[in-house]
Amino acid sequence: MMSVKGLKFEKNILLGKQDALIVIDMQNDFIPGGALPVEGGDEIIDGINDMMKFFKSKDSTIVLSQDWHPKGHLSFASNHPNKNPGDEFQSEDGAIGPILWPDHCVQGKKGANFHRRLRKKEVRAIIRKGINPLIDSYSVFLENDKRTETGLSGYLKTLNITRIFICGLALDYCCYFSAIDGISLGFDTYFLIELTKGIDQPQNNISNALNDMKSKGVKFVKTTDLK
Ligand code: VGL
Ligand code: ZN
Repeated sequence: MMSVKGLKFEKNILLGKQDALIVIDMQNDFIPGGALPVEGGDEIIDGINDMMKFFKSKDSTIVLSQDWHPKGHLSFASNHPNKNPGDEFQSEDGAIGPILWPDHCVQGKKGANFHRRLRKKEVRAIIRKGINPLIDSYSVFLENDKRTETGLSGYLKTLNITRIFICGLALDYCCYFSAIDGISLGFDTYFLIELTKGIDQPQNNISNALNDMKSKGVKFVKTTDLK
């Protein structure tokens, strides 16, 4: 995963009021033991908690996203005859795909809850996404139809936030699409690579995501270079 060639890290980033930490989908279903477990997902909880405390101490804003699907969501393989989780499926408008998922993060179920060890104290807003039964939403900004807004962009702009820092799960889905949209919406977008873990399905999905982010202007930073 870290073998992407020429991945540079920004140095000495001074945090302040203009910054937001966006913590993506740290929910039971994405953590080992859940329905769509991301390997090592539990290993980043402590680091994310420390980051929330640190960003708060710098007067920065902290936002969480929560994957929040109605039961029977079209992204679930169980909703398609003869399909299994991981099978390829791409709807024409891009609203579902490129693969199908196990049932996960169903509204009101335990799997959709934030992990019990995740800090909530410093959190200013929670964005729920994927609520339309026919449209998936990997990004915390725009649903997969690339039209439906979650409202986060307007929220951040109202608070005069110009720079965002992405971490959480999963690197090559919700974190990646959030970062790409962050750039296209005009935010100076940083990726906290130590504080994400990926699914890597289909093959090479993680390195493709990292390369695409790099080419689109997403910056990479280590937590120790945040000041
Ligand atoms: C996610 C697949 C399906 C994610 C959400 O949070 O990365 N991945 N739903
Ligand atoms: Zn989902």
